[in-house]
Formats: sequence, C-alpha cells, structure tokens
Amino acid sequence: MTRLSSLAAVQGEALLPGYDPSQHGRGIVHLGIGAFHRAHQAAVTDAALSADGGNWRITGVSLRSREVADALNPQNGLFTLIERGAAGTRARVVAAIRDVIAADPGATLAALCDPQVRIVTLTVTEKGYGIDRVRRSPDADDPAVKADLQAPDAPSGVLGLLVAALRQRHAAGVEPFTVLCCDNLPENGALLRDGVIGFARMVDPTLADWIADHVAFPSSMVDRITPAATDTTLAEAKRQTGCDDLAAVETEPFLQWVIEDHFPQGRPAWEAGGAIFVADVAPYERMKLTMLNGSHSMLAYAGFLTSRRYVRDVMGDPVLSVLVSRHLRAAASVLPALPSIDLAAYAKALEERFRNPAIAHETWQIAMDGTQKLPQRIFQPALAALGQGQSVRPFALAAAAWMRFTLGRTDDGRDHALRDPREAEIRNALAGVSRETGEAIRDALSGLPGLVPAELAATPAWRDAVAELLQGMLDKGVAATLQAEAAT
Ligand code: CS2
Repeated sequence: MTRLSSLAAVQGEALLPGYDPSQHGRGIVHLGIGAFHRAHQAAVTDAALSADGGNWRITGVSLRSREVADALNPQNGLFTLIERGAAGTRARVVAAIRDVIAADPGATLAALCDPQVRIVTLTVTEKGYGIDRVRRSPDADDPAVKADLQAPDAPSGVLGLLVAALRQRHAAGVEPFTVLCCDNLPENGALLRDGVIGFARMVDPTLADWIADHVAFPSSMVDRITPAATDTTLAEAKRQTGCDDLAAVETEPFLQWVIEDHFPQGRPAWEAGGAIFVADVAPYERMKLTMLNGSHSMLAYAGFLTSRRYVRDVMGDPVLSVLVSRHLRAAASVLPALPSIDLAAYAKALEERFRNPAIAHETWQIAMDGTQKLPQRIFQPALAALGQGQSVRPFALAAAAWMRFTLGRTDDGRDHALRDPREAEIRNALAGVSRETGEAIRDALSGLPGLVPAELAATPAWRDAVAELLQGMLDKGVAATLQAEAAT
C-alpha cells in the first residue's frame, strides 16, 4: 500500500486541507511534537491556513526521540487526524507540518534563527522546561540547564535554545519571535518568560533586558484529550485515507485553545480553527487545571490502582464516577466566577468527555509525572478550599491516591513503574519508611522540596484527611476505601 506522502494519494473519506501546502512557507517552530501537538495546535493552524493562508507552516522539533520524525518526514509532514466521539468518527488530513527535526540541537537552533519564523510554540510537558516553579527561575539541578549554562552557544535544552536563538537574532538585527507556551501550567507564558529571562541573565544580562523589553510571551490554555496512538489508530487512518500513515493521531471531537492576543510579529488566523482570543487567560487556565486536570489526576491514581485501564472504565464504575463528580464540584467551588462560563455545565461536559466510549485513554498515561502535576491540579486548589473554609477532603483523596501510587504496587499486587522525573527522590524519601503507616508515608512525601505548599502541609485538617485515607488504602485496600468515601 502507498505511504501517505501527498494529498493526491489520498483515497477515502478523510477530509483534505483547503490549501496547497507547497504554496505556504514556514512561520512557526514547535518544540515537543507529540500526539497532543498534532491533535491541537497543528490542527488549528491547518484550519487557519485553509481559511486565511499565510506562511505559517510548522517545523516540529523532538528534542530527544527520533520516532515522530521517522514517521512524519517520509510523509512530507502529512498525517491523519481521527476524531472519535460517541456519535461517530471523522478523519482529516493535516498539512500544517512542514518537517520535523529530531534530536539535533544545531538544526533546531538554525530553524529558530530563521527570520521567517515568527512564533515558537511549545508542548514539552511540565517537566520539560527546567524551570524551578517555586523560585520561577532556571533549575540549576536540571541536566539540560546545567549543560547549557556551561556552553550557552551550543544549547540542547528548552531555555538554552530559546536564549541562544534570541541572542543570535538580536545580533543579526532580526525581530524576535513570539514564544507561546502550550503546556498545562498556570500562567504558562509568564512562567516561561521568567525562566528565559532568568537564564539569559546568567549568561548575558544585557540580553536579558532586551528580551524583557522586546519578546512577547502570551499565555494560553490548551485542551483536547489525546491518548497515545495505537495499532487501531493506524488501521483507522488506512481505512480513511487508503494510505499507510505511521503518524496518525486519534483524539476527541472537543478542542479548546484560549490565547492572549499578543503577537507583535503577527500570527495565523487561529480563530478559524476555534481558538479564542482574550485579554487574560489566567482564569480559564485555572478552571481547566483545577477541574479537568485535577479530576483527571484523581481518577487516574484511583482508577489505575483498582485495575481500571481506561478513563471510560473509571466513568463506568458507580463508585469512582461518584468520586469524580464530587471532585468536580469541589474544584468548581474554589474558582472565581467567570463571565460567560457556567461551571456546573462545564463539569457536566467534562464527565461526558471522560465517558467517551470511543477514546481509550489510559489511566497510567495520566498518572505519570505526578510531582509535576499535583501542585497546580490538587495542592493549590486545596489551599484555596482551606482559605474559603471549605472541605479539603476531595483533594486529600487525590493526594492520598497519588501517595499510594508511589509505593509501586496496585491493589491486586501488580508492580508498576512510577514514571516521574523525581522518582529517585521519591524512592529515597520512602526508604526506611514503614509501608504500613499512612502518617509516615505522608510525611516522607510531603517533605519533597517544593511539592506540597508549606501552609497546606502544616494544616491539621489536610494532614489528618490525607493520613486517614492513605491508612484506609493500606489496611482495607484502595477499592474499599474509595467505596466508603463515595458513600459519605
Ligand atoms: C492529562 C492531560 O495526562 C494528563 O495529565 O490530564 O493530558 C489532559 O488529557 C489534557 O490536558 C486535556 O486537555
């Protein structure tokens, strides 16, 4: 069978882009080209190119692995995007990606310095930035940050690459690009700005001032549930295009992208693909992190430990689904009211999305990187609940489930990997701690620097709820603890 590599080769029901890709130059470099980017920013950029044209095609970058480049480059960047909902499946071929650079810092830096590139977007995951989020500065312990500070002219990490590219552009009199963070971090643009300026200050203070004055870092909230592709994804792509497509992605029909409209060098007409432009993204970001991602993390740990492989299985379980609803209510109640958003309706829509029978989203996928996710998803909302005199128990349940997860064994005795960048620290913290004592485990994990806010860790209502729930999970098992909790 033919490999998907030109739009002319497509035979099937998949929709095609409304433009000729060869007529459009590149305007964007994207760092972190995984499935999420393809289902989200690439799809929206494709719609913008169809509606409004422009030289906005994307060079994708994988900082480490070759996998995506090996799949996409032989396909001239084309891939099939499969949207699966309860009502059916739709596919379209996306042509917004021009090429992919894999594990090649020199080529990445050259692309970032191209004067045609006016926007750099990023989805490198929470841990990928090398920013200490408590100090809001480059994390001196991060290996890439360390190496790049030693050799700032030959960088390979995110901060080092952005700073080196901005320096070269400045020296050559080329306008800087706009940096658009698309990771699930609160006020993600401002955080990345602090990281980039902090890094620049360590290597070239004048450059740091220039970046502060001239480079835009709009924040954005991104949302689309995108499981890792499987053989079923590739088989569906073949059915829809008549071609072999090794880079196909499947996702849900829903998509949200809320962006601060601050693009001094211009931007694609992303609104054509459904993006919403606002003056301040923070309330949207907080809503999504607290409600969607917070309940996701809770259900991922609770579900994984009780052998629920997919999110839809969790939602099909009467006990767990009650706890998801409870979590969503608790999360909504710590949020400020947003004009034009009904939080109860948002919660209902989220439950519907989690229930999507056509999406196989693994709880284990969401469970990874807990130390990077829980601060904004669980601990900050718990602090807000305390401040408002509300119960912290739903958040304590999520924290206890994560702590139980760090022990590396499910309720039915299967071992699992933690997949967390702080895994070694977690193991050290737990070494010598009794695996039978909730309080001891709670204290060991709460002591990881920068993880649980000190004020929360010191509050008796929080401490007691976490220890009690964790103790229940250790004594009676996770399932019985969840059942008792759902009955309260
Ligand atoms: C998930 C997110 O893996 C996770 O941690 O909570 O990737 C989630 O699916 C997306 O943020 C949805 O937009």
